[in-house]
Amino acid sequence: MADSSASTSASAADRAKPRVLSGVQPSGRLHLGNYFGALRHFVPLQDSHDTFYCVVDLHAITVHQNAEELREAIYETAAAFLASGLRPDAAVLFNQSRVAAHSQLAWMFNCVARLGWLERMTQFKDKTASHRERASAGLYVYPTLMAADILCYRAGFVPVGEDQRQHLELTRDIAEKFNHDWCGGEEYFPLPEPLISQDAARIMSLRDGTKKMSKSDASDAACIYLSDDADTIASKLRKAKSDSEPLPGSETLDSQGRPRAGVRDARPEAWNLLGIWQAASGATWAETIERFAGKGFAQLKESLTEAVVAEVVPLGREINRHMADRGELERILADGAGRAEAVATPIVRGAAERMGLLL
Ligand code: AQP
Repeated sequence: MADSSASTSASAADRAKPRVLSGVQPSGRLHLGNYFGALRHFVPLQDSHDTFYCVVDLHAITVHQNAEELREAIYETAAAFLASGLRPDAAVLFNQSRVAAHSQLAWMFNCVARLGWLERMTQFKDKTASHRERASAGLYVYPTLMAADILCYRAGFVPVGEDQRQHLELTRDIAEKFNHDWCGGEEYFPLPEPLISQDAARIMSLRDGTKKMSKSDASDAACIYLSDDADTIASKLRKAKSDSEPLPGSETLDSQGRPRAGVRDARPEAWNLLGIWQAASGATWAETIERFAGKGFAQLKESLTEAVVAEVVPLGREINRHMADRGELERILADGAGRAEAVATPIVRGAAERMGLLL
């Protein structure tokens, strides 16, 4: 719906472009999954879309963080945005906690989302499997804050990894219910679409091909961090879990050249390493399989090391370069927060007004 109160300071050209929002948690060192699944896809969108990318620090505190390390990780995540190729003049780069509209809308959405919806979120179940009673309430309502992150900009598109698909579906449910319950069915909030790349949508742990590569993995060897040097990458890939069979051949691909249903589940480690090679080299599945069919893991790991080092080491160097200029990072985040606030505040005020609040 056209909301006159939701005017923004964005340029007219930007307003005409479809809007995109995505975030990355500063909950530890960024890894290959964050890069291939998310950051790398953010970059081309900054020229074709009206893009908002945030360091989602409020999400990070849903589990306990060391304050000093969190501050550092916020800057490091912003540095990774820049190192990946995001430009502050093209994309709005900021940290979430500086823009109060996110938390305000999240509370309204806590009152819109149903407990049954949150109960179904597999990420919460995975993260709290053995200690649900001791998990923070924030971790439980994490998806309502994520819905607010997206909808306080009325973003229509969200580039994320496959693991976030369910949260995006919940965001659509919340938007739909808000529009129905508080706006008489008018589309105050759009129903956003995930932008999930077909390739490298889910990079798995190097120690267990059934678990996603994750910052909070207790094992350092499970992840390739963007800060890892060439020797560390080589050593982690050498030790990566494999199986005893030769690598799969072209019979495992379907007519569109994609892995057939079920083949990955049968050999998760092999397909994970092949998928990382494919993402790092830019090859198709058909080219990847053709290159390694029938060969052993040693050959794949050697070639993989070369491809991953070529991607990661220059990124790490750039992250360090940006981290050395804290003043500039701070300036970029503060400026981005101002631009983000100018867009989000009127949208959230409009939502509050529809609920009868005096914001
Ligand atoms: N393994 C992965 N493969 C592909 N994409 C991934 N992403 C994360 N892990 C993978 C994508 O990276 C973006 C930022 O994720 P996040 O840091 O906000 O949250 P997350 O998904 O919870 O990431 P982690 O590493 O697992 O963090 P922790 O351990 O702190 O929970 C998202 O777009 C995500 O899809």
